[in-house]
Amino acid sequence: MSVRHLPASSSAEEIVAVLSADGAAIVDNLVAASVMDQVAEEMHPYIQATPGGRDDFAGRTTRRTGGLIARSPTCRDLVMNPLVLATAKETLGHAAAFQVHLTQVIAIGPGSPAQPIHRDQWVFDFFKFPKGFEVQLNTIWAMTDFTAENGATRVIPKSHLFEDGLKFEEQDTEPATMSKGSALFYTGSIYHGGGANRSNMTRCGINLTYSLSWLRQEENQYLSTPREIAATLPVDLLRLMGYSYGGYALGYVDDVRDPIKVVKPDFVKAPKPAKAAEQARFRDQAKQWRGDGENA
Ligand SMILES: O=C(O)CCC(=O)C(=O)O
Ligand SMILES: [Fe+2]
Repeated sequence: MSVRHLPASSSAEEIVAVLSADGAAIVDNLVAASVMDQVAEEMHPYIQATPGGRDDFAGRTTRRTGGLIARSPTCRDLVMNPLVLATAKETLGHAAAFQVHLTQVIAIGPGSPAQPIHRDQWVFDFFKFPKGFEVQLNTIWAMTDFTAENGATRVIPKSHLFEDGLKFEEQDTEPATMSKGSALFYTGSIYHGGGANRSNMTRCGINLTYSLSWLRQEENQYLSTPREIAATLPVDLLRLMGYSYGGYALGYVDDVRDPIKVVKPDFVKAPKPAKAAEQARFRDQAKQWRGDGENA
């Protein structure tokens, strides 16, 4: 079966329904093609200066250019795309929070061989997460059209339900063909890989991925975006980058300070009616932390 396409007017629930069934879904024309051109323009010098990958997995004729939050103001909006965030919340909502995992333009040069088929969550030291326990929600935005010929991402629909550690070949996969401005959504558990580029053009995708906040980020957000740029970014984006608590106490600074206050010393938390369920969850977590309740 091929990767299912959904219109940009879809709700997060509709996307999640396809993700739950197939592990991947394409949202057509999620942004205008001109937005992709804008990213291309902002990223051009950095892409040109990026060398090919260091091994066959990274792709020796594939350029991976990161730091998109620092380098491309347009990518900041893509990272914060409301439909993506709502989908991530649904997919990763079983944890206290989720975060930006990596930001990367992937430019697969003409003649590049296919990337080995893999699960992105293997980056976590090949830990075998329980089936159905998603730790990543990924997007790859088509910065150029994605065609079967130019190296569209290859996906095995429904393989998020397969056993771990399997090996696949190109013929087992389907191309995620999509037009510029569309986005492929896929879980960390889906088997996939960058396609072979048999065309004479470079295939460019913008890989923006999100992970549970208690996992290490693939791209170090604190060093990829210089502090002086971070200080200019909106709080919501900073929170998503990891300047936040990734659970009851994960990620505090020195004397249990909120990391956002380090980047933005003048930041004052807006008074917000706390949600009862969230408060109860934190109380339970705090109890567990202190060891209360064990003798109760
Ligand atoms: O470039 C692509 O289409 C996918 C790349 C990929 O899956 C990866 O680098 O993990
Ligand atoms: Fe991947």
